[in-house]
Amino acid sequence: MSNKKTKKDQQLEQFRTDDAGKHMTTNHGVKVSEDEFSLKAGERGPTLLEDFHFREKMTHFDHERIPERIVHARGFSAHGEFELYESLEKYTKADFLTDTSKKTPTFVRFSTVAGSKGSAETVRDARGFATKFYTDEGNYDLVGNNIPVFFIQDAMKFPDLVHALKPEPHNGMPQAASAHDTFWDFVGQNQESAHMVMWTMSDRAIPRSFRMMEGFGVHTFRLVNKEGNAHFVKFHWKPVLGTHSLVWDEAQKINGKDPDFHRGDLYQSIETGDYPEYELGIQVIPEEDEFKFDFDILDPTKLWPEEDVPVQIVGKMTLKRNVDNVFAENEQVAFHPGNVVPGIDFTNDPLLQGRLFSYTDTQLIRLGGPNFHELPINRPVCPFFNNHRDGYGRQTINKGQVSYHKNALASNTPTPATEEEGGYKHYQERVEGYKIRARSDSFKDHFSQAALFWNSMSDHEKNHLIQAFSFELGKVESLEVREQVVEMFANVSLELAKGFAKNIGVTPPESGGSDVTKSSPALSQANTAHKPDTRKVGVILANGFKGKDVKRALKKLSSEGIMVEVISDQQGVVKGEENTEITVDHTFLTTDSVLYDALYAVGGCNEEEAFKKHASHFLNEAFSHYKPLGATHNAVEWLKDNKLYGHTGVVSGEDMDSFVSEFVQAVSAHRHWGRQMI
Ligand code: HDD
Repeated sequence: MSNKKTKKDQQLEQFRTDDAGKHMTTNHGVKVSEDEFSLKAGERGPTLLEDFHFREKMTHFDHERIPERIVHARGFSAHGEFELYESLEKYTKADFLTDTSKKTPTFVRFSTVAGSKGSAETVRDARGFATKFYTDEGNYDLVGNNIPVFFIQDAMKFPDLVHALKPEPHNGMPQAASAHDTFWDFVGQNQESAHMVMWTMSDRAIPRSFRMMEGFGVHTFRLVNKEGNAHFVKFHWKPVLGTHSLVWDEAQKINGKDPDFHRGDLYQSIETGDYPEYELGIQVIPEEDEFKFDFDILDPTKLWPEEDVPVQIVGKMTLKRNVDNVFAENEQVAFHPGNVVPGIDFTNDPLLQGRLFSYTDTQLIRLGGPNFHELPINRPVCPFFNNHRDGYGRQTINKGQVSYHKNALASNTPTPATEEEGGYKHYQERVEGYKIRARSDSFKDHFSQAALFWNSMSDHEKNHLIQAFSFELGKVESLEVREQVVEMFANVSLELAKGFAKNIGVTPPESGGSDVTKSSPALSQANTAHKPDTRKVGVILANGFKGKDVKRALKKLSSEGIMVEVISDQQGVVKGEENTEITVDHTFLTTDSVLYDALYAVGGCNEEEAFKKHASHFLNEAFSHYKPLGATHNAVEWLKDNKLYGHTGVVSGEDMDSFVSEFVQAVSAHRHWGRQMI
């Protein structure tokens, strides 16, 4: 990615303001002489209505909030750029997917689904992964999730799904959680949700980082080329760092220790220049193969197994700039799956069709009128002209007498463009049928792909699924709902249903299971990329540490791309032998083991008991979350005292070079699932 400002960045620059060093004025530009005291009739008298500065300040404050998004309220964004590896002209005429010399500015918003705007971030939930491509032919929005399928098949059910998922209306609980009666009642009564529920109960629903999760367009879209030929397509984002997750106990604790964990991680990595990267992948099915699969390719509860329809990697997006203002950018951005450009078109997926209505509708209430496209973050980088006029907050000053089509007074301009001139032409699909409210028979198999997902999991992932079902249903008060869910998932896997039934007070099912024996290795996170890059290692250090050794080890860890943070019992510096000093980043009070990917304990000489107690707590907790542990010098004894020594993923040693290389390998592995718990 070049360091040149993107077109979008240049456009936004016109709207950025910096108040630093300036005089304060009213919104109308009048300099203000006093900003602490309202204008009063006498020092102890009443405030006067003529105090225009007070009135303006208070009125603006009173109106600062806008409605939060009905779903995906809690989110965080960044600017990026997309580069294309190879032209896709075979499939599409979209200019940003055919011209490899172009770099397309993007804006991405990651989000949780269920929680309110201020909710914690490492909850069990799907994550939104919405990308706006500011192309030269207009904005293209890929409004996806980190899960490739959805709970329902028809948008008609979306309000029901969301009502069931959100806090229960009679008591407003629980916040940002699916572990309650109404959600699981919905699941039991709507068995099309089986496949996505498998994903939300899996590790995918507790990602380690926005930088370490996949993105999926979910629906089947169409790519249309210059000749007018179409292919079915599914879009994927593949994180270069691999797809990694937290463990559930850790995720819950992070919600308390650092409810901003995911946005902090994204923000910090961009600030430090570790730019998150995602490769764009496409799966393509020729039109003539539409009916060659044992599922309906228009059904949004189905994925296309990557082993059957390979993902072609076609480009890369790099996120390189944080937002300057969370409200102006993250809150005011308006995505819409209906924002397409020539060369990309829809299909008859009934979930997608309903989404095409919902998004504009929601922006109208959330952003207060029809001119939200003029907000800086939403403006396309290409000019736009039409006869839409007026409305709240209109910014454009449209000159001229004419605001209608057709006209003679302005020579019939603005003129619709022909296809050759770049006019969007809808794909001419032949459709025929009776008006009918129904579900196609081809959409009625709800369990085969849920079973495919189960079959594809590694042992530890299967175990996590059983634990997640046990937790979520363990919070459900209605026995009937719990029984219904056990019965439902017995259709997916008897091992799974039996595994959690006993934990939630339901008689384990005797019969059931699926005939599906196929698995898809691409679905398991065990097969993802493992790298040390950007992993956060907490280094526990005390006064009297072996100066040169430790400095060398930390330098080597950094050179492997690892981010180290020094933890001690007090802020300031820790002093080592040979007059070395290292600045403390955090104390045992201000951080926690759950905020690190791994710990490296060094100690010092003669630490106090309290220090050792804190260090032991950190090490034991990290161990219980399967994290890599490293220890040298004094801290090797701590491992022994805590019976952590010698376990898998626990590295110690005296030779610093071999210690560091072994520890880096352990860190790259992410977690050590083979560990015997003590
Ligand atoms: Fe949606 C927001 C993703 C189904 C209606 N959706 C929203 C966002 C994402 C998704 C990532 C947040 C955008 C942002 O960050 O501003 N939604 C999905 C995916 C779906 C899906 C991947 C299934 C494949 N959504 C869906 C349906 C409907 C909606 C079926 C309604 C018919 N979604 C909305 C919405 C939201 C929204 C109510 C809330 C805020 C917004 O649109 O801008 O209109």
